[in-house]
Amino acid sequence: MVQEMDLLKRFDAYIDSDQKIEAKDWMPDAYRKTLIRQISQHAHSEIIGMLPEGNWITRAPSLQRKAILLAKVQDEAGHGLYLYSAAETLGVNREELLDALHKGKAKYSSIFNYPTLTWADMGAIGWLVDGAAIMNQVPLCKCSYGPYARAMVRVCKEESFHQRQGFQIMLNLCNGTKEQKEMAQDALNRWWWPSLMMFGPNDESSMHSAQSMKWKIKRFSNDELRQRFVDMSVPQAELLGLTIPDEQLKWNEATGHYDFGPIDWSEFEAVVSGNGPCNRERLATRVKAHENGEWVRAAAAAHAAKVAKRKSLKTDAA
Ligand code: BYC
Repeated sequence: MVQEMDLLKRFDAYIDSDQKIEAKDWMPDAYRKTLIRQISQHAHSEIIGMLPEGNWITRAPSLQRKAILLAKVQDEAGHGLYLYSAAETLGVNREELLDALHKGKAKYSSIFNYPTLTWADMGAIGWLVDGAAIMNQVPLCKCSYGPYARAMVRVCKEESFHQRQGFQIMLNLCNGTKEQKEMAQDALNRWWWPSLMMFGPNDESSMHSAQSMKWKIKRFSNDELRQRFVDMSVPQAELLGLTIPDEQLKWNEATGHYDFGPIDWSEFEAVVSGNGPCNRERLATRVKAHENGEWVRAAAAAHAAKVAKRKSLKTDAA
């Protein structure tokens, strides 16, 4: 019988040589747990992420904008489904994951606990929130766990369409009337800092980063990705003619990066622990949507059972 030490050696060799770990491969318990934690939080973020934008589908300013927003929100549902499926390959049950979300025991991204007050928020979310998601998620396409890495390839392609539609909304508003440009600036003011918080705590406080990077689940630290996001966003804001709400934001010739002001980590902690502006509302809406969807799940299960029965009758007859 292959001993645990040999299995661990083989696992480490796979990680070192950049080969993918697949669902049926042996893996250390802690690696499995870390993946379940990250992938399920990610899946929850996708489906909770539908809510702030879903609020604007009926209020989109034109039929074309409505169709685009509808497609985007549906994409987020699809991302949730790929990710729950990826989590299931690790031996967890989707109902259990959803139950933890609905009972307020599971985390999802802090960003979705902020309100969407104007149409410009649809632009700022696409530009900044999807932009931050891409920065964070493109490296996950190279994650050591095969099913997660493959799900992320498709997610990232769709996120880049989302980011461009958001930037285009911002561009149109910035080229519009004075009021429209003010609305775009106001949205940037409200979404900038929460977007920086999406990358998670500073490297010194990030309890999981070092191990996740050793396992090649994460390829870059929270601060590295946050810095890349700032560096990417500053010229985009300049192109829009908008001002990033940070007086300390300044190009640093020596480092070749933008320096930026301190993040309010007390706000981050409040939002992550359930006390952000919309935590309760988001959870209540999600639970209600789940309850309203009960008949769809029951119908799908009845249909699947019927198909399975028909197949087994055919096999018996053959
Ligand atoms: N919000 O040690 P750390 C999206 C938690 S984009 C809430 O650094 P890790 C979308 C963290 O989970 C958003 N919680 O952890 C975009 C951990 O808690 P636990 C989702 C956060 O895992 C557009 C603790 O703080 N994206 O879906 O190494 C439209 C310590 O943190 C946050 C992903 O999930 C936060 N902002 O790094 C629609 C991407 N930050 O588990 C949808 C995949 C940290 O110990 N996830 N925490 O209780 C990741 O890349 C990583 O999990 C993180 C955190 C960078 C988020």
